[in-house]
Amino acid sequence: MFEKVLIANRGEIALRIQRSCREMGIRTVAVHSTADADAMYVHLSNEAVCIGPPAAKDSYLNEHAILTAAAISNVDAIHPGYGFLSENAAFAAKVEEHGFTFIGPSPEHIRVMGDKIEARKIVAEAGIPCVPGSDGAITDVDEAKKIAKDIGYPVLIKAAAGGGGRGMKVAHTPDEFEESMHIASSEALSVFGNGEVYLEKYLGTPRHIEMQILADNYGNVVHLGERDCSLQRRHQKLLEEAPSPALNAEQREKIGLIATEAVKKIGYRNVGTMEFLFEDGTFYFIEMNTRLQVEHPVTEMICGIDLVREMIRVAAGAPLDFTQEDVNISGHAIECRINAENPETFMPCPGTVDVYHAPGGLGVRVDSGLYAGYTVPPHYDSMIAKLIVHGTSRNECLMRLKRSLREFVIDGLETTIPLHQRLMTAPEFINGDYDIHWLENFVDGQNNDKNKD
Ligand code: MV4
Repeated sequence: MFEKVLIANRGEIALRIQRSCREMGIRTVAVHSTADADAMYVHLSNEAVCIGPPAAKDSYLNEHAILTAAAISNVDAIHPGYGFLSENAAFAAKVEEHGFTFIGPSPEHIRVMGDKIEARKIVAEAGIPCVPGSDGAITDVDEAKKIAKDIGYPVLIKAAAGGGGRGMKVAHTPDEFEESMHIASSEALSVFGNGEVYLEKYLGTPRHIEMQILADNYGNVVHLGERDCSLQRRHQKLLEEAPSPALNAEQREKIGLIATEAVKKIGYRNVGTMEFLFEDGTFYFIEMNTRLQVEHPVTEMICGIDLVREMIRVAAGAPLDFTQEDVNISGHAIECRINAENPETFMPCPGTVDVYHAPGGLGVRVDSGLYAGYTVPPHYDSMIAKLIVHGTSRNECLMRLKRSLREFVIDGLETTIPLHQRLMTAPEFINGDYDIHWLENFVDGQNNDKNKD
């Protein structure tokens, strides 16, 4: 097993990874920018190295600074967390070239899944159902229009390098097609430096359901059930739950089998998430994430498995010590992402926390580096805490979440806690009856109601 691990991230996820390391007897090296010198994950780490000024490109994205920190602190492995360098195949390769273990999938799997066209192709060959679409990139407008006609309108033009909804455009009719293709391709080129686009049938009212996968280096693959991540606003997830209220036992078993078999065929290792759109009882693969995700705790809460521990173990070459039959999904879990933002305008509002009180009690987990006196820096993502609640049933989970939100005190800055509290009263949410567009309308409706007064 590793003796020392460098955690190439910040905030709550750096702390989350550190917690598993400590329970495994592994020493940790935190890296931080000058803006994060007082962060809780830096205070609690065995060692800490300052890697640069506040701007992420000069610190958390600075490959040279991170590799140098790894070398001088003599670590065995690097955990990338999420965001930053976590899905950068070239960085993963460099980590290995320098003699460290990258705690994640192989650089080649990261590269393939980062190209949405290649990802579609490889998973389709492994038996995963994909959204009907073009076989590869579309280049010629007239040829692409023929494919669009065969698929049937509306169609969605997507960037091969896509992510976060950028470089994506719907064409409702053949008349719109050429302009939509042009818009998607130019946005993709300017945002990702790659204008390659492909076609998919546009699904109007799907849910977003993702499968958590865990694989070792010896072909053992398990899935840890699904997460429902349909509650998003502008491609930012607000709340995730597991299991999905939309699936029945038969659908759940089927997608689990399909996903694990495909992951075996691809030869993927470590953790990964297969993202699906789910509409009218059918699953359609859209993307695969080759990292630990923000919402991994909801899976941990229903499975009782420490995902970070498992990813460290398999990266160190240990075989999985449990099988699919040993995985017992029990109860229901929900995660609320709490951001330092105005709950109506979503404008980030960093500042200093003056009173802090986290909720507690049975089934309540808070993943956060906040403390009274801490100043949230303005340079990074505005997520400051994750409240994760588990209950034996969805209803128990909802009641526990409501009371936990009420207990949570973060004074000194605006947070999205009031938005989560309003969400708890919406009948559609209470009934689990929502698709990927529902939250956007809910938020707009709330703001419009306000403007009427
Ligand atoms: C789609 C889709 C409808 N049809 N693909 C958005 C970001 C990217 N990860 C995939 N996305 C979508 N792909 C087809 N063929 C609708 C979306 C989408 C979406 C997906 C998941 C969660 C929220 C969303 C919000 C808007 C659009």
